[in-house]
Amino acid sequence: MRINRRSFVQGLGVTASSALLPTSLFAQNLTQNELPIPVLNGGESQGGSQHYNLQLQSGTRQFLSGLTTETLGINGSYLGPTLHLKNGSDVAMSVLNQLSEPSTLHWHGLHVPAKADGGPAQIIAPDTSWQPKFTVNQKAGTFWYHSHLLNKTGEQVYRGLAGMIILDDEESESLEIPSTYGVDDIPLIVQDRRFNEDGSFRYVGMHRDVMTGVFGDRILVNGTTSALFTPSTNKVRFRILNAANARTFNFAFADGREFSVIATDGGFLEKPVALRNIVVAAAERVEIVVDFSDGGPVDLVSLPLEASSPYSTTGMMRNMMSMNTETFTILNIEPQSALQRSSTLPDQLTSIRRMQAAEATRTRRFELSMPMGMGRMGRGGGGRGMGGMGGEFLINGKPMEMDVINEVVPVGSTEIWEIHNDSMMMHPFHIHHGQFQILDRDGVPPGQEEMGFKDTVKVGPGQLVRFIMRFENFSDPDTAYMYHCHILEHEDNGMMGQFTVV
Ligand SMILES: [Cu+2]
Repeated sequence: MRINRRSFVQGLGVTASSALLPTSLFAQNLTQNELPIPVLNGGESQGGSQHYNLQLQSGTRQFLSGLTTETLGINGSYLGPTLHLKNGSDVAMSVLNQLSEPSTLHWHGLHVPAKADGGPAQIIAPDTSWQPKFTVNQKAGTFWYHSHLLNKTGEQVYRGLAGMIILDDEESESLEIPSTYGVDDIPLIVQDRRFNEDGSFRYVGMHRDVMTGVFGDRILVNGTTSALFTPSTNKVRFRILNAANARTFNFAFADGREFSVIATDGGFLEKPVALRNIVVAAAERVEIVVDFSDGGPVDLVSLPLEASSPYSTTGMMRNMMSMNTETFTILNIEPQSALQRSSTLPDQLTSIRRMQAAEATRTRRFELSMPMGMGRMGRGGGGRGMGGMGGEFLINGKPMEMDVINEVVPVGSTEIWEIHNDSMMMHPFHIHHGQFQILDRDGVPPGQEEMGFKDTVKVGPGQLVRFIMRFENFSDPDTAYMYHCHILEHEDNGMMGQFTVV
């Protein structure tokens, strides 16, 4: 570990330009930890397919100096390896559950058969293994995997059951972009956590934790607090995964420098999009390329969500979300003294055929509501999964029920799904099975950075978001896919539904 000179300087008030003021709600260490890079696991080639061996295990970590935290992980004590998949390859996963509790492992964003999806129905009992097989059949991108156990997803992800997936195809391998894993192609799994005084994770403790989702006062990147990255190249590609349970990040660099967004959830944008900040909700991914040629240190930060943001919590709930009202540091960055030159970005990254609304044969509507939502007061009974603290989080007036299939979608069809948010806070809506394109929010097409394929979409308070999606290749009348809010405490308390593709 190294002494963080900049934090000392800031503490003395010499510079107040960025990040953490002394009054910050965020705890800050005075030491920095080198950013760890998760092991890249490309599987083993056997009999024509790639075999991946994953073990869910419990362990301990020292996130805070001198304190031990009990954790969960995959092939390690916290989080898991980065799984490297190639388009077209046959994948055989083997997931051995060495925990003392059941779990599942869901491949978030992957287009796979329902039985291989790892949703709440594909329970892996302790001391058993789950062996789904699928053929990778989609464009290159950054995906992830995580526990999806009914009513327990939030807790198991909080304790560490998550990891990144990098999918490559011929196109991604031929592009002249930073793509050396761990050198100029850097995974950033961003999470917030809070701890008890004994070092243990402090998960849901009160009603508010369920209402807003659980927020933490410590930022972990790849499982490490106060992470420091020292680039060795002038351009770096960050694969940013918001793996927080609830928090929305508004990523930017402390000096306001521009960066290029090259990919979102389902893969590359057609062209790089230059931005100075980007709002990323829980479960969303963005790939950005940033230039460090000037050699100076700069922090990756999260800016406040302004009250005027369409994703800001409204009404009386806004007070409960005070932790999204300040700037805080995500990653300290100090470029090395001599930087290798990496490629310049191409003008064109891929081509995307925009689906037209007229291609859809059916429109379905989904109403998201929560106990304090407008017009839904007093509807719910007791809580679900959280011992009565939650109240009812509903989609179309119904909470998740394992034995109810809410929607049946014909295989090969194209549909528009309208998601209406009837509450005071933003919900990131996620659908399994495939990738969609956002048509519009309240009738307005999204910005260029949301014109690529997506599997999770921000639906602000009161908003109506429409997306279009093809449901193809896999049909199974007996096994459902999920759609749900990706604020995990909302999902665990009912804001989830099931659909089959038949
Ligand atoms: Cu939600």
